[in-house]
Amino acid sequence: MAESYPLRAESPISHIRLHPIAMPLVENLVTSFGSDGGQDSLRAAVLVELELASGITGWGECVASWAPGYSYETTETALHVLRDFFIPGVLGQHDLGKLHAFRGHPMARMALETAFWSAVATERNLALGDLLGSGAPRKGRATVGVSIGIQPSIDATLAIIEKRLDEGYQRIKLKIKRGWDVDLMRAVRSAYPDIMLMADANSAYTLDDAPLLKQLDDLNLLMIEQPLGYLDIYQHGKLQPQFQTPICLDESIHTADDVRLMLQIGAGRIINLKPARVGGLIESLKIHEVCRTEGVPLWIGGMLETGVGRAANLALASLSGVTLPSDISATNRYYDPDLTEEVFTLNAEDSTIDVPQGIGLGVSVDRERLAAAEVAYYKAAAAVS
Ligand code: OSB
Ligand code: MG
Repeated sequence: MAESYPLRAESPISHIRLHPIAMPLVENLVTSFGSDGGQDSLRAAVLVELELASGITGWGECVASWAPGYSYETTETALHVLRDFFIPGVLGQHDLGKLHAFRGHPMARMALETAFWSAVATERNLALGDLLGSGAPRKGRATVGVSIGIQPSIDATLAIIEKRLDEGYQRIKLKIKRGWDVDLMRAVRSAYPDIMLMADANSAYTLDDAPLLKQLDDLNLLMIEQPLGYLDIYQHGKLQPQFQTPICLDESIHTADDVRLMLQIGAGRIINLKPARVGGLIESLKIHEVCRTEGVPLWIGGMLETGVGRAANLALASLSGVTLPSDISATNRYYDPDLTEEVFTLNAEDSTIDVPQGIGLGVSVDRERLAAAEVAYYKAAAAVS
């Protein structure tokens, strides 16, 4: 196991600061499990600021939300696990090997790992993507799409799709749930016969719903994302053979072995890789490698990250094994303003976003906006308790 955290910093880890934040979303994202923004469309996160004794810093973002909706982690469990276990374990160390003593909490782990990797990348004068890619050829632009939440009506959805297509997004993902599925997808497909279109159920269905879901199978969807249970691989193995449309697993993939299991039992044909869901960059690289060698289409998922998390996702999306459009949209789809000084914009001609090329994460955090977002976190946390 020890080889799983092989990255070593020349200078030891001297300080780690946690910044819980709440940021107003430009557009809330309603999914089958609820609204990600919580009250007032404020998205919560924890930024991790790591400093090496040399003074070099790195940042990471923990994408756990207010509530255990997408996964069991929340901002408060992440703060607890980071503050009481992960951080005391790694302070003074040159690597993250001490994290082996602890299980679970992948989103908290990923945030710390990203902060460490971006500091090490800076120490080595490399962009994070070059450290991840070990010098292999990478893309300068990541191909991306946009994720659209559950809307009050089909007409409202069509209006948003039109806006997003006008902006230049070439792949549209629609959130579906029970009662917001077949009519919606049929209406959108008939309005836009040729666009790259997909649906994400976030585990809203069971195997008994196969006949209902079958009605999506002739709509030429790019994929159907996570139709069944958030822990399930087995039942997806019963569903996929009934479908022409590829099933993509999101929630239920946590390790490279989960991907191997999915392939072995035919539970899905595409992987949505969220580094936060799989516990960091090392496991992400393992999954990338399985997908690359097995020819499994792969894309990078999103969790409404600020510029910090988005920069890490873009670095991953630049790897050669990422072959489908990723859920990484332009800054103006999420925050106005974002926490980072850099703004990510969509290249409308090819539905891409430029991968940061600066050393480390390639973005810098605006201290004033960070402080305001921290105040907003404590205000919102006090209001709900
Ligand atoms: O299932 O991919 C998902 C956001 C929060 C929780 C789950 C999901 C999502 C998204 C957001 O789809 C995609 C993005 O960040 O643009
Ligand atoms: Mg998903």
